[in-house]
Amino acid sequence: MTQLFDLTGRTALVTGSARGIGFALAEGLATAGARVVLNGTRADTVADAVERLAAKGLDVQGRAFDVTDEAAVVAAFEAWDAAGVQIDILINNAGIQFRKPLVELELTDWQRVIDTNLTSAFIVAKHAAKRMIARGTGGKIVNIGSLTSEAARATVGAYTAAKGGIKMLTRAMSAEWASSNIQANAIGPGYILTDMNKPLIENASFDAWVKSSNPSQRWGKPEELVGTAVYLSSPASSYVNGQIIFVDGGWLAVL
Ligand code: GCO
Repeated sequence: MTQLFDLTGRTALVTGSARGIGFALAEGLATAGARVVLNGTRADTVADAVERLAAKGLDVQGRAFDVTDEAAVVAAFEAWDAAGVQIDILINNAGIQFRKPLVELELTDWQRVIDTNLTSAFIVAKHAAKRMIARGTGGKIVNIGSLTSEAARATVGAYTAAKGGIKMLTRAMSAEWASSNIQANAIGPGYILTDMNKPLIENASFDAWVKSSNPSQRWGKPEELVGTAVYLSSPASSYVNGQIIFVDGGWLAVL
C-alpha cells in the first residue's frame, strides 16, 4: 500500500515554494521520496528554503525564475534538459493576493494577479507537459486553486477570477493530456495560516468569520495540504483527472 504513495525516483517542481503553502508542499513531496526543485522569483529566498530542507536530509535544489515570463520558464526547462533533470510532477502553486473592490481595481493590478495566479500555471504546465508527452512516461500536474475557485468573496475579484480559471484550466489540461498518461488535478485550500493571510488572521472579525464559517471551526495549516498533494502526485491517483479536491475543513460542503 505504501508504494501507492511513494514518490521515490520522481522529480517535482513546486512553483512559489520559498515560503507558505509551496514550501510545505515541497517539504512534503521530498519527504515522500521525490527530488524537489524549489522556485521563487528571488534567488536568496529560494536558496534559504533549499538550505532549510537540505539540512533535513531531503533531496532538494532550487531555481529562481519568474513563472509569468515565458522566456525565463523556457530557459529553466532548457537548463534542466541539459542537466538531465526530468520534471515528472509539477505543482503550480505560485500566486499572489491583491485585495481591492473591483470598481477601484487598476487594470495593471488585475493583470498582475491574473498573470501570476493563472497564466503562469498555463506557461509552466505547457513546457512541462511538452516534455512529459515527448518522453512518453506520463506525469502529474497539481494546480493550486482556492475556495474562490468555487465561491467568491468581495474585494478579491482578480484572485477569484484567476482561481476559477485554475479549476477550468485543470479540466482543459485533462481533456488534452490524459491520453498521454498525464493526470492534471487541483487542490482548493481553505483559509490557511500563511503569510499571505496574515492581515486576515490578525483581524479579529475576519478570524471569527473563518472560524464560524467552516464546520472544523479553525484555520487550516499548510502541512494539512501535503497528504492531498502527495496523493495527486503519486500512483495512487493514476485514474483521477480534472478534479479539484477542497481541503477546507468542510467549508464548501455545509450551509
Ligand atoms: C482572501 C484570502 C483567500 C485565501 C484562500 C481561500 O483574501 O480571501 O487570501 O484568498 O487565501 O484563497 O481559499
